[in-house]
Amino acid sequence: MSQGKLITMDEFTIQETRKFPQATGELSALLRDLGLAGKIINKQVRKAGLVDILGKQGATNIQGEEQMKLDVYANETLINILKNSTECAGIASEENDIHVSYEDTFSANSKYVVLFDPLDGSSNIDVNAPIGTIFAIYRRVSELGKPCTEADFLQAGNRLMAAGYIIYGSSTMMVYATKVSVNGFTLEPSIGEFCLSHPNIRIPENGKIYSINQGNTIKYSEGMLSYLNFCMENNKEESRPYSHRYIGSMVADLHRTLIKGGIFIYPADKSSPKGKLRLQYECNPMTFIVEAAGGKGTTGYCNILDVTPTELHQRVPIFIGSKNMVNKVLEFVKEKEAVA
Ligand code: P6P
Repeated sequence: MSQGKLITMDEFTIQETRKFPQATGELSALLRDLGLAGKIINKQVRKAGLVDILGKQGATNIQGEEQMKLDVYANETLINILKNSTECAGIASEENDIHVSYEDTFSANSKYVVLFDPLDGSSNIDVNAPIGTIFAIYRRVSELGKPCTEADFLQAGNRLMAAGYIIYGSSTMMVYATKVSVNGFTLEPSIGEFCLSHPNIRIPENGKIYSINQGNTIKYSEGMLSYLNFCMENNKEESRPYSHRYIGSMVADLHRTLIKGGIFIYPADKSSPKGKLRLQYECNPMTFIVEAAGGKGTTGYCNILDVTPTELHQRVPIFIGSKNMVNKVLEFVKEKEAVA
């Protein structure tokens, strides 16, 4: 990155497109559309705390419009922006039971479909903790010129074309991965542009932080308990090799893991035998990003990206982060777990 010159995400994606003569720029255009949606959502997220002053959730604003819950607002924003995109045939969302096919001719001839969690961790809004939008981009498998089908949204993660997230934290950042690299862009509010701030992100092979909701310990398997004991046993030494951090917002916990190294775990437990987090719009996109940065993501029994989806909202256990830490936890989980 040239010293001092800000490179906007648009400039960066155009530069990247030029490296591949066969590239058409369609994926870049779709990423720009997602960046626009992120900026619009960001504007509302930043004043979320003021809703109580401006009017209770569910109240009507000065134009008489129903005050939307933020996650509904984020969902509507993404659906509308992508409907007007020239590159998206349809979407699937954590907020919608089934996929949405855009019916206009232009969209029916578009190459890509997008899955997203519009506002992950939204329960953290009222405590001002970081939240995020997660997205996954696939090339459609259905016939061009016709509406997209459910099969377009049930592709394994190893068929992803790109994936990313927007984190609404102390700053607003968009991080996205293609098969080539992972890059992070920080929103510069004075010009309203995402600017390259984290070029070619690589996750450290090792880390010191393990991130898991230890409140669920009583429900964990023997293998998981052994791993947690391993982490805590090691802390008896002066070196304190492990620290525990858990924000309770997947995008925030994984962004820290990506930048600093570490491991994030949401395992299966007695009350959630398939885990809690959703394969298609949480675990697959985040694993695509982490693996593109040199890390690893697994269900405990196979790579997350190799899971063949059977339903749009299915859940999987997830162990994701620094490669050496994920391999270490597998010594415990594989060793002690009955095959799920
Ligand atoms: P728990 C937020 O509700 C979320 O979907 C993820 O963002 C987060 O990692 C997880 O659930 C937190 O779940 O059970 O620890 O509150």
